[in-house]
Amino acid sequence: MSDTLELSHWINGEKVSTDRPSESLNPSDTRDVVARVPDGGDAEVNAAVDAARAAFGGWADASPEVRSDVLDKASNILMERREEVGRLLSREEGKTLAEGIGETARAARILKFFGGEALRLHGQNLMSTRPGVEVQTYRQAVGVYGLITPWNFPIAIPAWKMAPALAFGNTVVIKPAGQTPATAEALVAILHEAGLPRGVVNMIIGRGRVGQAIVDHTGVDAISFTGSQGVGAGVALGAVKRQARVQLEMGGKNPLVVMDDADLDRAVQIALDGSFFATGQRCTASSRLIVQDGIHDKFVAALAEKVKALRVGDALDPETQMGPAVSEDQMETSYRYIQVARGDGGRVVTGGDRMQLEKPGWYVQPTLIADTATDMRINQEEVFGPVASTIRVKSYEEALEVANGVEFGLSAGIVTTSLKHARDFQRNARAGMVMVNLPTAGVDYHVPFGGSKKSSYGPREQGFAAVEFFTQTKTAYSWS
Ligand code: UN1
Repeated sequence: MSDTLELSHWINGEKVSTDRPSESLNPSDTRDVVARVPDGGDAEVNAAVDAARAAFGGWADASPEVRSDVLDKASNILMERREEVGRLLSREEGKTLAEGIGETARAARILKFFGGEALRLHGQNLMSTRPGVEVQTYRQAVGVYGLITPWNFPIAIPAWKMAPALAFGNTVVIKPAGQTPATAEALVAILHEAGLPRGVVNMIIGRGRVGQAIVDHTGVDAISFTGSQGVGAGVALGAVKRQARVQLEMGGKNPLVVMDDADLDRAVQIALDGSFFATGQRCTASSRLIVQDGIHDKFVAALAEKVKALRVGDALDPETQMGPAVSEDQMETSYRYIQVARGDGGRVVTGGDRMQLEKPGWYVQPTLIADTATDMRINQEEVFGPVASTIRVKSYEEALEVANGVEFGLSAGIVTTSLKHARDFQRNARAGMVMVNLPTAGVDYHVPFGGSKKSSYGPREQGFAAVEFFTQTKTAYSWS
């Protein structure tokens, strides 16, 4: 067991000492207190917004080289410390050490990418329709960004929201998820170590009311949120009411279609990764496996064998292949949905029972449920755990219809050797991201990320697309 950290809010470049009424526990071993955690409220949010507003002018007007250098330096520090920060991440969130270190390295690369983007901010020069008049477009910083981030990617998502905000000259008030504040604080501390001026990033730790206070604050110009659909809808309403910009990334119920002509081993590996890695706690997870008749029984049997063999255990044990759920709540949600699926006629092929390991933790048996129908709750609602269901279909056309038959549309995948079906799926799957012979989860950081239907709202995140949400365009006309 390791030390317990004492976390603080960060306001105007300083750690603010405060009461720490709650604890963040290690989900792999709940006897281990990862951190003692403050619980912010209106006063802290107000102070953070004031600091961010005061810092805005100087940061937005600084040379892009200044912003680029801070991001680049933070990237280098984080990459150097990826083992240490990745270990903290895995200890706090429960994903395996390899996943925790991998995510930390990904966050470092995101900072590096946006360090470059800071220097590439550009506009257009056009001829006016009126002779002698010139038209130019500029992209300018917007102001203070309120960022509300989830626990399942406790460093990558704060990085991919903060980095573009900072690269393009905005300032930030961030509220990290209540379950994973220590990892977020590590990133905020590194940004300051890299030379970030005071007040440019402020972080308030706490519960939902901190998020609400950020959403409602008239000093916050834009909100970027990743989390559940229910909370997201409220965030959007609050933001629109006072005309703040808003961007939401929410759930998924992502389909993975497996066609008769697929390579069986490959299909099984893709499903295993998509459904169970990171304990299935990814909004891009493959939770619906839509399998064609001819390969169905072989696929279910082969996948069940792999799922059963997954070594579930302490996230920090290098032998572990799947860590615990992040919290008791998430663990209970998985078990509840397994019950619901059973009640609706689903057949649990492997998993499904409570798990008792030596250490007290929030472990869930990786679970595969076959013989489910598309309208069952298990195929319509997001579980956010290591639970996947299979749906048998006769044809490609039926597979596509089932794939599109949910209110979410984040990511969709197909495993096939048919170019015709792969291309048709790319065009007609109603999702923001489409994967051919790849898991639905696990995305690059330099390209757009986002979904359709109820999965996302507002401009895309990440990569070169981030400039849309994190800047505003000014159109300048001149005549001389
Ligand atoms: C990925 O699949 O690599 O919360 C990223 C989530 C997504 C990120 C997924 N916003 O799971």
